[in-house]
Amino acid sequence: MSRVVLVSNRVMDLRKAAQAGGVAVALAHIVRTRPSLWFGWSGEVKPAEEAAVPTQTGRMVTVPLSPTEHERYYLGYANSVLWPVFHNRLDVAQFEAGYFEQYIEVNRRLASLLQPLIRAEDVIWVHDYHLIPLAVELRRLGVLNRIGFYLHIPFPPWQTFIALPEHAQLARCLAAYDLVGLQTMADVSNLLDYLANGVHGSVTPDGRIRMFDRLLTVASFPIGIDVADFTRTVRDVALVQGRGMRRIIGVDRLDYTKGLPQKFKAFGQFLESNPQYRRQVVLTQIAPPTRENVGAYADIRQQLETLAGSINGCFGELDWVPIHYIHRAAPRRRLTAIYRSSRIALVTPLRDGMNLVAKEYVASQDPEDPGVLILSRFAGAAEELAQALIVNPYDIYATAEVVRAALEMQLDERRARHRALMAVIEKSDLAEWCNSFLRALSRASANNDPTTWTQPESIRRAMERLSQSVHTSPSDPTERGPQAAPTPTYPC
Ligand code: ADQ
Repeated sequence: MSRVVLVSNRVMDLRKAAQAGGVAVALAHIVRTRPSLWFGWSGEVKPAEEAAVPTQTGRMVTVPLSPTEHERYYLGYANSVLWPVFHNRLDVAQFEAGYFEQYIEVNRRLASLLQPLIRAEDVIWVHDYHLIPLAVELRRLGVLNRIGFYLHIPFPPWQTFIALPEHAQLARCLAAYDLVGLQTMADVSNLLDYLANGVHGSVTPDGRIRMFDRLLTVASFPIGIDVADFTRTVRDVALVQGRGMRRIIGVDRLDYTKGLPQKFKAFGQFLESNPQYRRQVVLTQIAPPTRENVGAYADIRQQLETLAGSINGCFGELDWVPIHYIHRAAPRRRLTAIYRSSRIALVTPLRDGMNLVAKEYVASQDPEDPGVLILSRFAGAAEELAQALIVNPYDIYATAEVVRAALEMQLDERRARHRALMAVIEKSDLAEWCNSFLRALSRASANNDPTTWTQPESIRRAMERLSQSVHTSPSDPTERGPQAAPTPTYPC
């Protein structure tokens, strides 16, 4: 088995990674189960001289960032430009001079520190939007190994992507990879659409993309969870409230893409329209802070605190607070117990690459008495989890109605939906995600004989969609740009 060299923005101690969730859990799983090396940022910011030296601890090699790099590359281009643009939020993107140059510089520096560690037989797997130029920089240094790239966040509609002043340079960077993996077929379709319209890429008869004299394979690999981590969960007795009180759970980083204000408004609307459920339901929202140095993140915190205060003030009683809003991370073991103790999960991002919380919630349920997943149609997970109750998070009234339907769902239907959802989650788990990407990468090398290559199903379907697509105004509301959530009718 070849060694896998993983490159991601953050590298963490394996125990901490298991607690962190998301990308870190996935990569820690690979490091534990395969011959591997994990390379990336240590999370530290140090003076430039000290930031130049990598540290190796077992299979992990980490590099600090200098203050300028942290400001312009990490907080700047990665999180104030690429993150909002890829989530279709051009309105909050900050196109500042010098950010892109620093982004390229950091990728160049990381490539120069990584290159001496690469062996001829290694397979290199680069993760996420922070590191799109890494393969170009490695190729410049003579690295001929197979290199794959996986994007954990969505790929936006092509009209949004071309608003990036540097979109063509980024496309050139992508062309240096042998395989680009995305979460969903919709993302594949968006990327192919962009490559065709934005940089004149063409699809070859074997399904690969020819652009800038390179052949690139693009396919979807929906990320999954380690199911066994969640199925052993037990209810947290302290959280199972008496007298028929039912809990709705939300667990999201405090990010403007996660649709938290819309979720609170929908819950407020539910209480307004369904007085019979007052004092019987609580919404527990766990929302740990992230990227607090980026301006757009400070606003969302204030907005949520105001909304929670207003809804609690309007409907709350001395012995009942409708929204429990917790602004910090929960230990992972406790999180699974909270999932299992909750009758409903309200997972309503405005845009999300996948959303692992949706899968974690389902896997944590008691199959004999499972809860109900309410899932945004704009989470990548909605492509697979069709048996969830799918909502449009912009539609506050309809979401409120679905909350009522979920509370009233009979046991037989809850069990049937849970069985169907578990079948999907077990089939496309974390191991399958990793194995299928690495299998595809081993087939996708640019030197591979195209006659032996089979076109992935995801690319065939995306191409069909592309040939049918007419570039008129899209029906997906997020593709029309962000809209203000309608004002709900509750009187606060
Ligand atoms: P995220 O945007 O971080 O990940 P998500 O997929 O939901 O979103 O993963 C979050 C992880 O963090 C989950 O494993 C969850 O359990 C954990 N977590 C969240 N809040 C927590 C809390 N309060 N306490 C403890 N743990 C918490 C990015 C993309 C997603 C994509 C993942 C993986 O934005 O779309 O699904 O990468 O590819």
